[in-house]
Amino acid sequence: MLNTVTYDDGGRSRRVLHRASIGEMVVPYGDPGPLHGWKNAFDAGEWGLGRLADSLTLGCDCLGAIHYFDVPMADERGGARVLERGICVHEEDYGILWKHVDMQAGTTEVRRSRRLVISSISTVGNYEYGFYWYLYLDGTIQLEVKLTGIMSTMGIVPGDQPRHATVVAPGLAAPVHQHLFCARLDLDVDGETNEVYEVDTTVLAPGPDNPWTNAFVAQQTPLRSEREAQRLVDPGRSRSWLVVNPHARNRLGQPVGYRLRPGATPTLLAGPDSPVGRRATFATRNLWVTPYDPDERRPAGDHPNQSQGGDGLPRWTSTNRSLVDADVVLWHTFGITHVPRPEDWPVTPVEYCGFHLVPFGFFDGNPALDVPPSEAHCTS
Ligand SMILES: [Cu+2]
Repeated sequence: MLNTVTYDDGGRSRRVLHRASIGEMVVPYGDPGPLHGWKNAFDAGEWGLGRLADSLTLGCDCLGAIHYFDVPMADERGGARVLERGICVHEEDYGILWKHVDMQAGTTEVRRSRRLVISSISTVGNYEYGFYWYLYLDGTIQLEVKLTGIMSTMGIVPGDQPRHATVVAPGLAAPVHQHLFCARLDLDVDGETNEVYEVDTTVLAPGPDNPWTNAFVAQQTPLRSEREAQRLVDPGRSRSWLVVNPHARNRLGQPVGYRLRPGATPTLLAGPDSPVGRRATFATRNLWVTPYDPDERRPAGDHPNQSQGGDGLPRWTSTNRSLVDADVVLWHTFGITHVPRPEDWPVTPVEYCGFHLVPFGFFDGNPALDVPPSEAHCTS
């Protein structure tokens, strides 16, 4: 979880988000057989991602100059315990931040990107999930989830080729499945009152305004109610979702904003009437937006496995509340559809998914101009 991210902008503290967390995650399997057809682990609401966080080890989980946080946490019986070194914070180099070679002047300027990494790793049964929040010098915030561990498998008759699974070892197959996360993003872009727009690059029709048929625009569509704000990704249109504060302007008079830039992500493949489809309805959309309510924290409800379905986001949004001039909360479903490979056995190399939050007019220009050169000869 990230709590209260602010930027010190020339001495003025400007908030970006109030709180960001993983509200839920679910792992539905695509094999209808008796071993896997019923499986749909809710790894947050059923198992407890935070409760299952590992104690991290210097030189193994994190490298370099590390600060660890011990984490006090509640157990299931109302007691308390302390997880030692549950969260790791460190800085790391991330390649170039910006560069330009001035061909006329013969000068070069290069600055290195550094990011602050805040990470924890949870072991949920057979799988490991690493959660890495990155804070960059240009104002970008990223969540990267690293998936590894041991796949759930089934024994098969040697020589069989199962339809819903990959043979990963002699007599052993791993079924297709999904890992779908839902991030709860309570953005406060320069204040609590925000608005959300869907931004698509849209091709214009040929005509007098488009004589060479090259024209396209970044089209902004306001999402004014909960029903309007149930959306899917669209990489062909570079779709993103822009959260602006209509009451705060940059030096160009534009409302200050941050955009949610999704990655290449699926939605839930199980049907809407399946047991998991009824309980994990949040995963049928990549975006939901709600007005802030402190009691709305779990997008599949507080008890996803015991519910008959319909709890969480589908119930909260059924009254179609207004999102105009509201303290908005974005719910972003992302993840991977895992078609197992032989290389994923016996332990799966890390696979990645996640999203970015990127400033869009939040600053008056490139906020990373004041980054000093890492070495004297990186600046002319
Ligand atoms: Cu998997």
